[in-house]
Amino acid sequence: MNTWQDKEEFKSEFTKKAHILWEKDLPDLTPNEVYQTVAFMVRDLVSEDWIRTNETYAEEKAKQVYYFSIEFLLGRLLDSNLIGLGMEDVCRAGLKDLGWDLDRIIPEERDPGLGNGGLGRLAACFIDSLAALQLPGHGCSIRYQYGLFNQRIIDDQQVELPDSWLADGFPWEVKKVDKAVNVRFGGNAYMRPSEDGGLECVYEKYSSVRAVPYDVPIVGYHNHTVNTLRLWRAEYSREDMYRELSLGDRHRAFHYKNSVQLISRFLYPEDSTEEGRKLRLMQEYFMVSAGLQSIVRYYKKKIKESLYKFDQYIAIHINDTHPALVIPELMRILMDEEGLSWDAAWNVTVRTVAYTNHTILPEAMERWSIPMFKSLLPRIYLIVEELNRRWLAEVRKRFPGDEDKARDVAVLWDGQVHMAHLAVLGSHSVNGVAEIHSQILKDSTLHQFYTCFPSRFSNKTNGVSHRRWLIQSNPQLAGLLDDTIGPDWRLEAKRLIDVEKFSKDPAFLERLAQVKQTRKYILADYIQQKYEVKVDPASIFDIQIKRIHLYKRQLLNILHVLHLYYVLKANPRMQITPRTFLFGGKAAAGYGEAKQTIKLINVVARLVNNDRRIRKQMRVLFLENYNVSLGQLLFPAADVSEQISTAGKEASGTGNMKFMMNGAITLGTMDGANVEIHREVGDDNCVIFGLRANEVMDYYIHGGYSSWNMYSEDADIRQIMNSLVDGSLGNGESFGMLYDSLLDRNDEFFVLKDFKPYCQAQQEIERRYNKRLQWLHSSAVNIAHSGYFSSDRTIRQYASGIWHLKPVKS
Ligand code: 7GP
Repeated sequence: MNTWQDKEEFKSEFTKKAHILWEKDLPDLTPNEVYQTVAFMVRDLVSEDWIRTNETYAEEKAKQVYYFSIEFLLGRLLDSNLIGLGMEDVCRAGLKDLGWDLDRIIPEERDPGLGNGGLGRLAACFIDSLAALQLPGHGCSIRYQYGLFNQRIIDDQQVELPDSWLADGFPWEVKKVDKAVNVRFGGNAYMRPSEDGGLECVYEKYSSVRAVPYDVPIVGYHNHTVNTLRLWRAEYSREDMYRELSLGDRHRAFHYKNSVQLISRFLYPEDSTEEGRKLRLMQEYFMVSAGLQSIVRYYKKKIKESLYKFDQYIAIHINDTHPALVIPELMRILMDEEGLSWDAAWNVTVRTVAYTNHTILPEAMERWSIPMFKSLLPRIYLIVEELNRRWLAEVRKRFPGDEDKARDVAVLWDGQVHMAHLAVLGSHSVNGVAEIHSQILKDSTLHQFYTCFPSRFSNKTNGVSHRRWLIQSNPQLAGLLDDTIGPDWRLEAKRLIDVEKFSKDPAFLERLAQVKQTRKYILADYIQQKYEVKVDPASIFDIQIKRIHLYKRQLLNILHVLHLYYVLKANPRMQITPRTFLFGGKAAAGYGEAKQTIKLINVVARLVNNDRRIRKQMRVLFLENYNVSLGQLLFPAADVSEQISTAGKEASGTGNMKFMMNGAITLGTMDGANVEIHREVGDDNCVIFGLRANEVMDYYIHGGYSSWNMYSEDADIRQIMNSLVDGSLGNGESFGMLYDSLLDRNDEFFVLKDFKPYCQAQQEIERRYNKRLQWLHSSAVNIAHSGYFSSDRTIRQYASGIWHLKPVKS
């Protein structure tokens, strides 16, 4: 059985399953038990296809890609799996007969928060697309016991609470005890002459950690393909404990047990800043070593080809540098365990591995201190040292006397291991995630590497799964699209372009307006229930949702809100088109300016919302705990998509694409994928403002920008800046850290420089919104052109350009 024929079959299966699971009568089930029952039923449906998919890959010896990522921000799986299986309607009808509403059951699932932000969510869209396109590809990551923290706002400030997402169990995972492997840390490694006259490595006195895989099915879209996301959990065994005792004392054994348990306990709450902790390095090696060992074991058992041909059957992709240790780890396995020479192992490794960079922020570039790296991973360090030695010798031979070049491409330099350099050196492909970002990698961040290996570099502009972000999040819009252009776009997002023909059709635009209105009502209801705040669905919904970061400039947004408030206060008769400004996003726990930005948003929100006159014209709200599920409520309801990062800083952005797909108009800088959105829809259908990336770069290099001058020359800027520190925002609140970053530290992200252009762009938004038909036309054009930003397009480009994969029917 891999479908329910009709709702009757669903109901009888449900009744059986519920009895087995809960030993209760149906009316006594809690909503969460109903959720779990359905989830287990879905897993039963999937299991046959899951087994068959794997068998087919093995029988056909199909080339497979393994996508290694320290984060997978999956979001809820029940709804997406039901949609993938085409079982949503049957399930809904069956549950209804039994007295439950599927829409009330779905929120019972906790979001698996195994990611921080863009990088983790991209990984989830990618495995979704792999399965939808019937491409043999799997995810590899860690089964963190605690996901990214839950965010509460208390007294206007972010408070971080643990996210124990596994507390009620996770029905989607299957523990595979028989597939456990051991990962080794610490001890001593050295080379000694071997019997065949070469060198061999001795690795001794290490500690061994058991890595146990938990597999999660990744369900294709109406196609019977079920790929795998393999999540590793660290465990210690009794034998390991005895071994530790034999190597040292009780203390060593005790310490060992604790550190093992820590490995898969927490997801690091970092996005674009790097904490540099030993535990993080342990996590990275743990994931990489466990993942690779299981791939090599599979290769030997099922593919049974020579290891020299490894790259013909296996592609390994590293999502940023966190998994870059796959490079020395694959070398280790090929040499120490399989007996390949250095050169042979290196060739296989480079041909197998490909790397994507996700940020150029210097603080996010991973570097490890050599002493720490060496003591934790002695064997891996020897390999890194050797590959660095060989590489620098080659560079110095090719570019004699050019020590600057050597520094810019060295893996080991200044007492540190440079993970991005390791990643580029050990991969056959390096890509950025939007055109402008890939260009910056070639021109500056990795310029010296680019001169060494120009053909390695390419661009793969990000995309998002239109299944989750349109079909699942916005069924109202999906239905309208079916009625208008037929359902082909569901399988092939490019077909959304057919909407363009209707973008001037008043009847279609009227229905589009109704859909948006419905979605705004749904969001307004949620806000009413959760916050007891009334927002007006007739107002412009202007939304900025993403991690909180200075470069993303939530500060620019809220300073404009504050400015608008002052303008309305000073001009009591002034009328604006009513606005609802919504914010959401988490700040890294140790990031002071980001946390103060959240507080500022909440303080300004209170000021505005408590003013009886002003609040008729504008409302401001910070929504707690932004995550995938909340995103699914917000993207469909937006009129305006805030994409206002400092040009050159946002590698791509993917929220911009989700908004566009749901018909919002981008208000943005020429940064990341905004550049391509702008190219797709043109000036008439998005609003672009602010410094361009080259202007930003010029200021950094040649100077010439003074935020003090902005302050002293512009009364509006002075007013908002002063209010940050003079206590006028209520309760005498002061925002010294933000004030300092804007004035004393000369406004690294050009917030004040772009302030006036942003205010004008906001006025332009209002002007356009008031030309109703034209606005709706723009909305339609955005939807029509969003097909390009489906991750299916992106994954096809990876599959043909980097991985050389072909679809396999299962
Ligand atoms: C993000 C980038 O900031 C964002 O612009 C991009 O769209 C996304 O990756 C997907 O490519 N980066 C991260 O989330 C991140 O953690 C640090 O970067 C390595």
